[in-house]
Amino acid sequence: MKKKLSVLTAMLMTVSAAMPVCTSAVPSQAYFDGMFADCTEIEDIEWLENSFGSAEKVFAKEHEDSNVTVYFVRSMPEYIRFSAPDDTNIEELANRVKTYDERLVFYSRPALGGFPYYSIGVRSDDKLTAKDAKELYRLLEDDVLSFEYHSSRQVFDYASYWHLPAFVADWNTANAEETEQKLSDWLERSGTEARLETESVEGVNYYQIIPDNKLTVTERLDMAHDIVSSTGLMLYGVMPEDTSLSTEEIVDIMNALDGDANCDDKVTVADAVAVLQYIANREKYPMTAQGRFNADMDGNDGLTGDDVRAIQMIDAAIWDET
Ligand SMILES: [Ca+2]
Ligand SMILES: [Ca+2]
Repeated sequence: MKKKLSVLTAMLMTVSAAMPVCTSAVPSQAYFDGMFADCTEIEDIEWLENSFGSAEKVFAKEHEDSNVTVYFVRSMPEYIRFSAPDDTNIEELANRVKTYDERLVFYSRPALGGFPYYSIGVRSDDKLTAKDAKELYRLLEDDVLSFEYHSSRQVFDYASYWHLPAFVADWNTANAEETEQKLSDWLERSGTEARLETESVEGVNYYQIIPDNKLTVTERLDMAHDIVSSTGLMLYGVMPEDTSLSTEEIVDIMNALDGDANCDDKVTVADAVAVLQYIANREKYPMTAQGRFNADMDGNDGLTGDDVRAIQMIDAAIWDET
């Protein structure tokens, strides 16, 4: 079982790395709570150590037809991912993190066919805010090579059975047309109210069957079971939201520039304007996660007029120097 998990972990990491990052909003807590209403929550550290060390909760669901239990890992909504030189005393680093807040989970992934990395997160209803990430960076900055704050909400499956919901990745691109045909035939034949979307990212084809209505985990499993048994295709991957492959936002804390709201590597009056517009109408004038982090300068979480004033002061100081 354990060996199988590590293979799946590696595959999921590949999938995750290749996924396009889109900027749609992170689904609400209520959405995720509802999604797992018919699952059993399990407490097992073996599971929690998985999913990049960013698993927050694990749920299990037995599929009635196949009598197979599928495990779903829900990721922490926010976590820090960082890298450190080979000779770093990681245990000491972990202790420093615990000193900041003992509820924080410190996870280290050894360099197995890749590079080692470390993550910090919190498995509770508390948030690990961008401000916390900034504080933690101050604690660790002399010992790290990179330091990123991630906010996302994702669900992955760790199934002993790959017949999973509504998302297909076909690794053999030679079969792309055939796969697409099989899936659209299934859609038509079954009369399922859903659409098929395909996407090619770095030579890998992704297929999603996106239901018109939100489905429970059981309904998704039933649908997946039907797709697999009638098309012979392998399905895997659980996506929390219908249309987005990923909702992850990443802030590079190490290279952040205070006040640079529009992320053009300089602080000008345009940054103050960007924040003012965002405060007035965030739908019309959105800011990236990095921009919001850079602009949040007054020590209080969130963007307000005080942050705009702080940015204007930097801009004025630059003018004074030149
Ligand atoms: Ca700027
Ligand atoms: Ca602020």
